[in-house]
Amino acid sequence: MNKTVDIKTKSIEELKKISSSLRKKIIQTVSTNGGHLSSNLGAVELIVAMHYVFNSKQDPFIFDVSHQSYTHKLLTGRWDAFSTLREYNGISGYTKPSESKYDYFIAGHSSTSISLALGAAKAIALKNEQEIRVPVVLIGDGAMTAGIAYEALNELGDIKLPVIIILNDNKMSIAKPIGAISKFLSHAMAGDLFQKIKKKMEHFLQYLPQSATYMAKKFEESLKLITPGILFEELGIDYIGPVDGHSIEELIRAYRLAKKLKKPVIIHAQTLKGKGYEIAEGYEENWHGVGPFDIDSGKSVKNDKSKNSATSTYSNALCSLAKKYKNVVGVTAAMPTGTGINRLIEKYPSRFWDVAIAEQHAVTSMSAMAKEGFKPFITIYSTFLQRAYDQVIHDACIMNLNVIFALDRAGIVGEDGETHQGVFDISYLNAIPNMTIFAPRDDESMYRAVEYAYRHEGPCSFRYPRGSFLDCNNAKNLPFELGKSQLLKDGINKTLLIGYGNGVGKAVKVAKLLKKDGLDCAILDLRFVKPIDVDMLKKLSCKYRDWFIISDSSKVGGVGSILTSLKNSFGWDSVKVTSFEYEDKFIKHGSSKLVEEYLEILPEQIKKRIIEILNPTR
Ligand SMILES: Cc1ncc(C[n+]2csc(CCOP(=O)(O)OP(=O)(O)O)c2C)c(N)n1
Repeated sequence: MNKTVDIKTKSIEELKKISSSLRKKIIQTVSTNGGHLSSNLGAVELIVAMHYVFNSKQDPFIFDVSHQSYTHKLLTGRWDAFSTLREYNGISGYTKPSESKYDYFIAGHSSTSISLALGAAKAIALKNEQEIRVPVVLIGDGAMTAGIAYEALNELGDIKLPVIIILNDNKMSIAKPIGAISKFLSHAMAGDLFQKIKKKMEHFLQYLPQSATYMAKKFEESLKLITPGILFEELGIDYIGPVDGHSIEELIRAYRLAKKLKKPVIIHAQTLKGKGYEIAEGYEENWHGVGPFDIDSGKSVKNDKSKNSATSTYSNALCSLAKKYKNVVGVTAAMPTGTGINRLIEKYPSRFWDVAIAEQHAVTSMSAMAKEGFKPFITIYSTFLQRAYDQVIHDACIMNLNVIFALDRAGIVGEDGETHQGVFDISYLNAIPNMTIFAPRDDESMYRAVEYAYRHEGPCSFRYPRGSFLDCNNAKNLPFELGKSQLLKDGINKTLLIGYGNGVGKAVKVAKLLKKDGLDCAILDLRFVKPIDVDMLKKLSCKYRDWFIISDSSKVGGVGSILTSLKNSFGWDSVKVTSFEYEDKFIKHGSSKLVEEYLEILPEQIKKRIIEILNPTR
């Protein structure tokens, strides 16, 4: 079944069989490779029916986040290759046009789908292709919490181009859905009954004389008030539903009707997250993104859990701080467990919030809390803060407020790939006046970083990796002091390794390897990139000639470039800076180790390069 499956010729019974073999394949693959399990199991029929009614060869199929697109991948020629899901050089966990012509757009960050569809619809109209093409969106109720979705709906309802939006309402984001929209959707008000009443009344009203049209209108309006469609209908988008998102027949009917309307239509489909794998059914969070697991027991077969993750250390540190100081508050944007903020929400429900997939709102609302004298910790993945860049500048930094950005998943994140790598934060934050930027190197320094962030005046940010910190050999930790680095070790040779954040542990490793080769180098934990420790670096420039930068960040605007411009502006001409940060390319998915190997930044590879640079003739 590797070829694109032509399901258009199949009967309903056959479609049901195909759906169950898709589920089996998804469970099997995710149980060995890890991935997004429950979202995919919940979306099988939605996608099978999409392929049945629409034409994936020409209709743009736009999957929001696209973490739920496994069924689409399996139906479009990737059945055999699916065993390489999320592996290095294997099938991506998200849609990716370079992987298949059936993938219309890249996705990974949420809530872009309706906007993309509207752009595609405009292009289709300009190209006069409306008779043969229509954009079809699959978006979850969680993704409907982000502003960009409403920006797109706002224009769509006005411009009224044909776009079909399938709203996958499983009453879950990764965690519990947050906010008024999700409550609104779940108020389906016994949807079936309403659909029946609506149909009967409409039928009855059509036989009334012309004079009764006023009454008919009133009836329709009042009915809208009690159906979940009101929000969309009032925005100018036709609403169909709610429909059973696991009933192929119902879905086909709804999709066909939507296609016929040639207008913007939203189909509200209700599904069960995890459908078909009983252990996962209906569970929020646990089964959203998983590592390898045993299918029978549902137990994780993950390797070493003995080491603390940087996230859990951060969460512990923030718990201690919140206990001590009542003005410590904070948010997560729909990632309570991923960021460890779930524990704070449980302990201090009036001071910590999940604001849903709303990074911009997270930053702006916390800026106002800072203005009121609170110390907000915005705990967010490095990659997702990108979405709130303007808010960081406009609301936190111009106002010079005490807003703290704790950036989780900084560096390579592994299997999620391009859209999720946390590589740009140093570059994009360093450009902002008033922002202070620093990083802990290990668990102990995380406590000190959190405590420092509380004391700091003005906006500040610190970053830490996915998983656990690399070992720093228990190097003594000092309290953080604004703009101060820490020299961990002097060296006999003229070589200095400058580590930043998790790069310090790597520098320690590289230093050990170099020592075996007879090279004794110094190690500096830079701690701050903004402001940078000019005094220390000046001193070191007299003693050490070859500086090697080790940091999990982009070379462009990263630590190496900051140090190079410092060296140039101070005229430290004898110093040569080499950076082992990431090249100016998007970094693909795969296990972090394989990805780092490809980037030639594993400790062994860095050691080799350093030796080559120092002894070019060797
Ligand atoms: C901008 C952004 N913030 C956070 C995330 C992390 N994230 C991925 S999927 C998801 C939940 C999406 O929920 P929903 O749209 O309902 O899809 P479901 O998995 O429930 O089918 C979140 C928060 C993201 N991908 N993008």
